[in-house]
Amino acid sequence: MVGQGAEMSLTEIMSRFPSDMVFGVATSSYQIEGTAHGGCGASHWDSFARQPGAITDGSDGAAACDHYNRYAEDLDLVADGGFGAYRFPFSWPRLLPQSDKEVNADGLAFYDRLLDAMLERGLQPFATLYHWDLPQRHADNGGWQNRDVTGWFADYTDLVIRHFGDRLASVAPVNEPWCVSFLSHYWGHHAPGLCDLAATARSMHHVQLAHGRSIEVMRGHGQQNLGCVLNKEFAVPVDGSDLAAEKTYLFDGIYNRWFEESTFRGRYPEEVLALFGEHMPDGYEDDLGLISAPLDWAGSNYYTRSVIAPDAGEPHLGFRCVRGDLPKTDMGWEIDPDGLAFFLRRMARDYAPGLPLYVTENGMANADMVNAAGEVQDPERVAYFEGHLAALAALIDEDVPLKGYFAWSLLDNYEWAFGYSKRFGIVHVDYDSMVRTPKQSWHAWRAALQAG
Ligand code: GCO
Repeated sequence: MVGQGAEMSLTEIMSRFPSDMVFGVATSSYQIEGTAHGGCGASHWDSFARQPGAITDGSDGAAACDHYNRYAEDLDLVADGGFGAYRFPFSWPRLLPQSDKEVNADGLAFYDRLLDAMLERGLQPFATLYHWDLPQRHADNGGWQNRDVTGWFADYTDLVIRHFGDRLASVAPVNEPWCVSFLSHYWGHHAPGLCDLAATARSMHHVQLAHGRSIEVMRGHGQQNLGCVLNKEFAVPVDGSDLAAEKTYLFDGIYNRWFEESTFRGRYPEEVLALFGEHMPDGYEDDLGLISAPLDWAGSNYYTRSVIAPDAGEPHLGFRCVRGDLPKTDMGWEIDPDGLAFFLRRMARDYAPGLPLYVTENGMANADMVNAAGEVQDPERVAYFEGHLAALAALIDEDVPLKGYFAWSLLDNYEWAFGYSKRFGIVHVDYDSMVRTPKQSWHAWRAALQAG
């Protein structure tokens, strides 16, 4: 079964998971909070969004979903949907808008309210420390290219854990290090929008070292249940040629194994080190022990696959990503649930045998609209969840230690370079009125979770 909804309903599929499996929804600060409120400082996403052509609709995260003011209503939607956990990030520029020394009291108070509201509703807070909103002052000092970012991040970690640590069910330092580094420094699709191999090599190492230093700080505080959130993309060669196979292996190395190998085995893939060559920071080998310190769980974010086509005109990689013929989402992303199962099997077998595994994000964009009856029908999204959960249910029978699943996302939100033009939510947001309308997919989750 590839690319289609499963034959069983969400409710039937859910009955195949153990009763202690965690089901939650995920969101992110810049995408929903609204930076215009509460003294949030500037981040490199604000400056990137101002670059002509960077964002499809020219928008930024100033308004977003106004979650800063509507968080209680939003958490009601999580709890009423039957979910038991909420995955969210702290915003670095909201907590430390001006300098690394002056804490924003309104920022602390916001996350105090948010965490208390989660706990009141019986929602487990799954926290992330960084979901891409790097303070602009750090971007001005070289951002992820500057090794000092790892120290700035360690200090910020210390602040968050001292203040909020006792209320967190789990913590991961960095959301999707591949996006922080490669997507943003080689393909330039995200802030800071660079296309530079040297910047890429440095950021690919520094984001991993930042993870390691943050884990070290949290262990020092005795913080429990620490993990990582790596995004994964399945790769298939465009044809049966040796060159396509070699380039597919390189893509997997850059996208997936760079982060899996360093986090769990303390090494980087040879073929990617060869690509970066002299651009790797001096002495990077000495950091790999810290980067691979033991974790308590491993998270995977998964959306789609890529088809890899050799391209002699591409100066460094020698390939480009093309789309295959599977059904696609509104992002143009192919729907391939088997790819998600592949990564969880590989993690359980090769990288972290026995370690609890979580799917920390999975979902799709769809061109959803509120109909005349005031409803939002999104059968495509229901089928997407059914297909991916069916692939995961099969893993339970193989004893893969899958402990939880988070749907992306609770709300339609600011989809980065696509602005507000792509809708990933199980709850529709009208960006003029900020009215929330639970979609058919929210109702399907609710029915399935209530039955379980
Ligand atoms: C991610 C992201 C989200 C995106 C989602 C869809 O971690 O990739 O957390 O911010 O909105 O992936 O592109």
